[in-house]
Amino acid sequence: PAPERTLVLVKPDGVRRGLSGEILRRIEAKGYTLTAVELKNATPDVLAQHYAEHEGKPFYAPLVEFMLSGPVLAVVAEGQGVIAGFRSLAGATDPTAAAPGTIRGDLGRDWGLKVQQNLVHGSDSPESAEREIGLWFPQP
Ligand code: DAT
Ligand code: MG
Repeated sequence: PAPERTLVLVKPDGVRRGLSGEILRRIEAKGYTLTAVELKNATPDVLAQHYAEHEGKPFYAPLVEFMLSGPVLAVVAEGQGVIAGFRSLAGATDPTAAAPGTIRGDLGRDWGLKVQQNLVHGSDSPESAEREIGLWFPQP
């Protein structure tokens, strides 16, 4: 079978703070393989599809605005168990609550803004991963 893949995004806060290398380092140190890495500017269309499950929630509009505030680093990581494994590396959604040792727990905090600027996105299931990889790395 094809190796498991996940879509990771270093969000605009992570890119702005110069944490892209540190985040990629942690993914590689865990033993996953990076198969695509590209700095991209998100578009409203891609974000509407990427965050379709959150449409209508109170944080949706500020989330999309934040994701458009600067470039994101789009990454495909590969390896057995990488979908759950990266979410474990990332830690809880709220960086204040995220455990030390995780990306969000070690590097993130509450900046007093409505949207949690929590540094990274990671796909949450094989179906989401394939859908999101297709969205961020479209094949001609
Ligand atoms: P995750 O990114 O951990 O998979 P999610 O899919 O539930 O979390 O939400 C997507 C993003 O939306 C999340 O990374 C940050 C933002 N978000 C989620 N819940 C939020 C909330 N209650 N208030 C503000 N932003 C939130
Ligand atoms: Mg999610």
